[in-house]
Amino acid sequence: NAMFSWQRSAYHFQPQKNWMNDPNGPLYHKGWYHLFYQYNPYSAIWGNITWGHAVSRDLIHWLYLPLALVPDHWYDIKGVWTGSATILPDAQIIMLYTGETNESVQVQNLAYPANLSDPLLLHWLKYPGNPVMVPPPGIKPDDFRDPTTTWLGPEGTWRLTMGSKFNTTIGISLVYHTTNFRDYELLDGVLHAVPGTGMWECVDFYPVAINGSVALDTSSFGPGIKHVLKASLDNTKVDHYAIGTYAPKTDKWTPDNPEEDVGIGLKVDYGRYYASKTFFDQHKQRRVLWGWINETDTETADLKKGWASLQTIPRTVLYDNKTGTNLLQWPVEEVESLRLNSTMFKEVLVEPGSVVPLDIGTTTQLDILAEFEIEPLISSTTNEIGNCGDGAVDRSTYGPFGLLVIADASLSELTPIYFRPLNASGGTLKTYFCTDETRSSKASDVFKQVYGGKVPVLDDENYNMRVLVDHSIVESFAQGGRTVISSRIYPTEAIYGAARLFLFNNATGVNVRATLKIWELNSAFIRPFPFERDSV
Ligand code: DQQ
Repeated sequence: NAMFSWQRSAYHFQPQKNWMNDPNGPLYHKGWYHLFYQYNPYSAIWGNITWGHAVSRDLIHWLYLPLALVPDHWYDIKGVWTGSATILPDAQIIMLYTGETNESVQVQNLAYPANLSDPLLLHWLKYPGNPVMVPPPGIKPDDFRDPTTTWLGPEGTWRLTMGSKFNTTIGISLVYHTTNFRDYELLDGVLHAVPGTGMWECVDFYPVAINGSVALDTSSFGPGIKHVLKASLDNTKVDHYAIGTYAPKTDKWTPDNPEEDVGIGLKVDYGRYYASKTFFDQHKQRRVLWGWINETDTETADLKKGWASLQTIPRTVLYDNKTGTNLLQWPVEEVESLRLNSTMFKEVLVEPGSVVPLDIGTTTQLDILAEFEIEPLISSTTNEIGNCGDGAVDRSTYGPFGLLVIADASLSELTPIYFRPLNASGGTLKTYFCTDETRSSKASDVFKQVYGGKVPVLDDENYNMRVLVDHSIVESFAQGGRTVISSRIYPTEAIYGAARLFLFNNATGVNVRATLKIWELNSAFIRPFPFERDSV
């Protein structure tokens, strides 16, 4: 549909057509990255959920493969829902996924590749003894889903965790033990529970190294290691995480800071983002995070354009040992292979209340690195509050300042990505990193929001951001990836050659000096696998 074709991304993964949601079972096998995903083969809205499948050499260029798992047994006939992969020490691959049964009960099922020597893992077998886990007493049949990757415990037993809820409001993660992946034993206690957070979907649980420099296999534990617990909150559709300590003997996890516990503290991404999942990439020794970027237009528009949703650019995840409070997320290095021509700007002065154009030609596919220095002109004495404010129009002494992306020349459409440092008590600054979608589109039937969260900025640091622009998606990373925002925008004017890029400073009391390096990005190849005739 030509009317919507400009919204189609150029280098983010999305199916050729129809609906996609959660990333499933990501893994690396024999030279290929595999991505499975929740997919409706028949329509651009959620339903008939099967596992789509695509492979890549580099996490950027993708080849679509035939569907991997389809709803064809009583235990998954109403949907092959979210699941995770485990690669065993002997290289076997275990896939555990949620099935929605003929009676709408959520159960866990086991599948495995028919032929491990096939790098494409085209054929999957479902274990004849499925389901392998059914809702235990006290858990409602529709509150039991999304098993994690399994990890190996100290005495040789494999474990997995899975989100649910107690009563109506307590978010929990159950723990199961297994030795053979057919029989599973539920532990009495939970891995963790947080009152008031509701049903936990798509739990993810993984180790991070405190030294911040290496990624760890999912089974790692011991000194120098912390564990991240992530839950996707069904009530609010937000992915939250917390960093803490895991005790493998008791299978309990404790947050470092109970005030920033799972679901009440940090978000994985402060924008339009859900159902994320990591995997350990044994090929490049890194932990890679996938996440689903949903649409914010109407279902009618999605049906007209024939597709809905994208995946983020995969991100590496490390522990931020400078703050000790955050993860660092960063686009995988392979995205840099798309970089074309670059333009540098050095110490561009942006005075209070001004907008400065960055003349770089086409701006719909960009990789932007920007650093900002602020020079106070007046000093603020009052305590300033309000987080991201009511968007980029909301002025304070030190902010907002940043970029206007996907803007047209007359600024009738624009999306500000900005810092908003606020004068907190005792003369310290508390900084928010934000995206303001409220003027991103003249269309009235799309959801536009001001997104953002606080970002730690250390004393010796400038403000810095990296922004990936891809037509209707903007992924923004502040301070090396401490705070991340994905947004979905639907401009009507700022499309193709009409899209422009600007710097802005809407603070009242600081000069901003911006230094930038901006690359135009090539499109990725994302297309069907070129099977030779009769080969499948
Ligand atoms: N999506 C799947 C569920 C999961 C939800 C169904 C999260 O397994 O809980 O499509 O988006």
